[in-house]
Amino acid sequence: MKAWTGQLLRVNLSSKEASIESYPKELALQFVGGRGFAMKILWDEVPKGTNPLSPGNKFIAAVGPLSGLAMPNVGKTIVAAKSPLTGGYGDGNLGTHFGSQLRRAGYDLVVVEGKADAPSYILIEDAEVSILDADNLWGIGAYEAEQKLEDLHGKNIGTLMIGQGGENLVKYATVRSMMGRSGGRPGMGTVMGSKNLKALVAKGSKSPEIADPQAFRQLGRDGFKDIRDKPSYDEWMSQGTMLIHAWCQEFSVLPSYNFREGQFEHAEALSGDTMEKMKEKTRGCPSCTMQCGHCIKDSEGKSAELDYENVSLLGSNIGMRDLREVATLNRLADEYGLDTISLGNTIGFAMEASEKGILDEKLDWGDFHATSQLITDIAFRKGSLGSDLAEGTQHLAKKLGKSALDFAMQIKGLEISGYDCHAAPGMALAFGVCSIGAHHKESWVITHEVDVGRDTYDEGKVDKIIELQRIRGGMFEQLVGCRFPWIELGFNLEWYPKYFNAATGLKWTLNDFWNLADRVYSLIRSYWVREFNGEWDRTMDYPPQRWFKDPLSVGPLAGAKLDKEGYDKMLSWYYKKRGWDERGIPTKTQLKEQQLEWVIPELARVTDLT
Ligand code: PTT
Ligand code: SF4
Repeated sequence: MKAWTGQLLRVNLSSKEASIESYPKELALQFVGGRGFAMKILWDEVPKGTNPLSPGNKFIAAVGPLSGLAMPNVGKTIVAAKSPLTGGYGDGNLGTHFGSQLRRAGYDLVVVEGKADAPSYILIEDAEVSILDADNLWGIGAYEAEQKLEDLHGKNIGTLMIGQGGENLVKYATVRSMMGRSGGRPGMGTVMGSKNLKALVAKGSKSPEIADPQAFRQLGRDGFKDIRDKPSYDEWMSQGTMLIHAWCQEFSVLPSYNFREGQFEHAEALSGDTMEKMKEKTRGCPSCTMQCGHCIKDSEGKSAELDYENVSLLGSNIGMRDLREVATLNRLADEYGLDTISLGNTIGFAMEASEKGILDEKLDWGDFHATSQLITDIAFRKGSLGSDLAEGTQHLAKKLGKSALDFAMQIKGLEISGYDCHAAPGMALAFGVCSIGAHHKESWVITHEVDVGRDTYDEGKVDKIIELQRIRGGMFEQLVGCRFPWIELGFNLEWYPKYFNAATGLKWTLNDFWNLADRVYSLIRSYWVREFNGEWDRTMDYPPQRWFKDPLSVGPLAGAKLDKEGYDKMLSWYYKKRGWDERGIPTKTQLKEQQLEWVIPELARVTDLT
């Protein structure tokens, strides 16, 4: 096998043992890498019903056959585990040198199991694997920890680490790297914390062997040039993901006041144009010429990175109106290793609950000082409010009871990212059926929907959602590359089979990637059903009641809300097209067609299969 190393590294923190395993060729051919590898291992190795915070859960970092090669935007790594926030499959795709160093050390993935008896970190240097004392790293933030690791092990290392949020088991703690990248929204950092694992460090000395190095080199050069020559390249470099902020305000999808509204009266102060004027530098992932992390000085004069999601959730969604203050909240989240999307949602929910008088504590929209203190309380689980908010929106809503779940902006336990869907049924469905809970990463159908008409509930939108899932939730998560060259600049998708074939010697087409994506979608869905012990029905794929019940009250779309019947109709089309039944559970026929027949016995133990 070319391009894949064919090896997996397993580290057991309880027994303090590490082993190198060759994995079967079929794993590579049937799952390719990243998300596919992670899901297969979780299905096989983490028994049904495992507590995500117990030693039985596994933390997986996985790359793909292109990771670390000389081509655009493949400096990413998938981090995955059973999610402590949702109870289902969880993962994230973050920029880091860890993946390329792991490959250079000779592995396509590392599986961490058990629990260390004291704070530890894992050092991987080719075949040498050590579990080291992390006493002087525990209790400090992600930036400082990374600096200390670089001081100890040199600059040319790849690291994955957690901040204090992960140590204190905040349910939406992320994995951090490169002083700015953050991934694994559904608590992948929490799983590391539950294992007493502060960091993983990799350093390798060999390059992965590929089938046609000469052709690959040329393709690599051509790809970088193609990206830099794109007409929209300069515009992208000016604001990155913040370009979408003004669009979201214009089209009433900018989450404001806990997704009560889609427009914000102070949007201009938080816009991409405002950010551009304040910008001091850009940062980004390895092997990328599109550096999308834009940094400004925050309200304390420290450098902080901004992306659209951070600015929408920690900005308009909680009533903040000063970009430097938003940057401070963002920097705190980065330091503590908390997901900004879940954090901004949870705080927004608490502010609304306080306003409605169903939360005892007083929390005002836009109160910067109270919010920054609250973020610290969450990271350290200080006080009952800090501790409750550390559990996430769904938990707090259930605790408050009454109709609180109606305005808890989450699906399957994962908080919704920055697109209000009062008038966007397709995007609402995309959130509803995303495989890790409400994330925009798989099917960002909102711009298409605005183009084709927002008030329709039609089959075409469902087709588009599946098309985008195959690309974004499928190919890019299996190959473990960044999707931005394609989605933001129009880098042609046909490049990817070319890279893949030159590296592996195979002859895949895009269609092969779509089939693979569909297989992984069915497997992930089967995993959720298994973990929920068959107590699964279509309501798991419903968005919060707010979008059906409370119409927007400001802007040109005032009065807009979703139609429940229309949503259900689209959900049924989605299931049918995926080969799943009316509950959203894969049918036996579909599982067999997708070479997932081995899933059937275990799934049949928890539910009737059709
Ligand atoms: C992603 C999610 C996003 S999605 C953002 S901003 W975005 C938030 N960023 C956070 C942050 O920063 N700090 C923090 N403490 N929490 C944060 N939470 C939020 O996390 C990210 C980029 C972005 S920026 C996006 S859209 C794209 N996502 C990709 C993806 O999912 N897959 C893929 N193949 N390519 C992608 N390219 C882009 O990567 P999660 P990153 Mg992240 C400061 O991983 O778990 O999906 O969370 O990984 O390296 O930071 O890249 O407007
Ligand atoms: Fe990383 Fe942004 Fe480059 Fe993608 S575009 S590889 S997220 S820096």
